Amino acid sequence: MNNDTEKTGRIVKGLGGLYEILIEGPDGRERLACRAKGALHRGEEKLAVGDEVVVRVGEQADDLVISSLLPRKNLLIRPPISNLDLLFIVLAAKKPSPVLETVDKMTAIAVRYSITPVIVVTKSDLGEKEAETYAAIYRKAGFPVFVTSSERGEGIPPLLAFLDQRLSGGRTAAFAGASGVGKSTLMNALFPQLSLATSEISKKIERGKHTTRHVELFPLSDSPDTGYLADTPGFSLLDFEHFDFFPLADLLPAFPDISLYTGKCRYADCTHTKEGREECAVARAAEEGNLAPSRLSSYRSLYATLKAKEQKYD
Ligand SMILES: Nc1nc2c(ncn2[C@@H]2O[C@H](COP(=O)(O)OP(=O)(O)OP(=O)(O)O)[C@@H](O)[C@H]2O)c(=O)[nH]1
Ligand SMILES: [Mg+2]
Ligand SMILES: [Zn+2]
Repeated sequence: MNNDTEKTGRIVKGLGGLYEILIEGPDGRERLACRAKGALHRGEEKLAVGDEVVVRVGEQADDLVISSLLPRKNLLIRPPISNLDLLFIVLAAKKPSPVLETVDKMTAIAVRYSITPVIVVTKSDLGEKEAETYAAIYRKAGFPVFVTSSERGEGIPPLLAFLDQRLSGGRTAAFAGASGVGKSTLMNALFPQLSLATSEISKKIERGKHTTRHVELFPLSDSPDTGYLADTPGFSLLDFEHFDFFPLADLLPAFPDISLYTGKCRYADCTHTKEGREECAVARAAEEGNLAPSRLSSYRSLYATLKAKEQKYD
């Protein structure tokens, strides 16, 4: 690059103020290490993996800087990543057993930010019955679902075909979910060239050890319109009380399997929270097996949290 050139690229990794940028050019792909400049450097405007940025030469010739951030499609707080098209929400059949409310919060955040949620149930070799139970809950909710065992190599080809189809044309996806569910192991099974670090979950508390520490985005082929897939660190909490993921008004549309019943309850202002089957079509759907009780319970719990938050700040 000379002093007058500017290039547009994608942040694929960011660590301690240093960013790795991938640039697709006519002569192939470049990987550059850059620092941020101005408000981006001072942190007034935060950069995230996934961002499209403009890079140019800084004061010194060997000094590359990010001079501006292009508009984002979306930005997630957890995992911290931007411009996602799909979010693979990964849960294990066992070890660790999933907290479905956290899974449901993730599906809601994805839907709210116009990201397609996809459910992946891993470790089916450790509990075929459990894997099928979780898969059924999310199939019924209308999300694409994959069941895999990286241990046995099961369920890998259909997921690979799905990724291939859905990520071509430069689209971006991330694997997210609790620590130890097998996100990095599954990414290695899908794309062996990645060789990501993985480690056993703690035997004592049956939880992951936070092996993946940073979000990193990987191009899946050498083609300039390659799809991108991110591995992300596991997390256990999505605290709606302290983080502003979205307001109460956005909750119902974030649960498409519940908003489906809008207008079908006895009272137009039904909140689907306390009403019984006589009044509420959602409660009825749950009783009749058309809606998983865990989905309704997550919805109600989030409703209560967001309602209390709204009352507190009004
Ligand atoms: N039995 C079995 N074990 C698996 C499977 N997938 C992953 N594991 C094991 O689960 C443990 C955790 O896997 P990781 O891939 O490190 O989990 P992770 O989700 O990336 O965890 P973090 O990076 O901490 O978020 C490792 O010991 C893997 O070998 C599977 O399909 N079956
Ligand atoms: Mg990992
Ligand atoms: Zn209702």
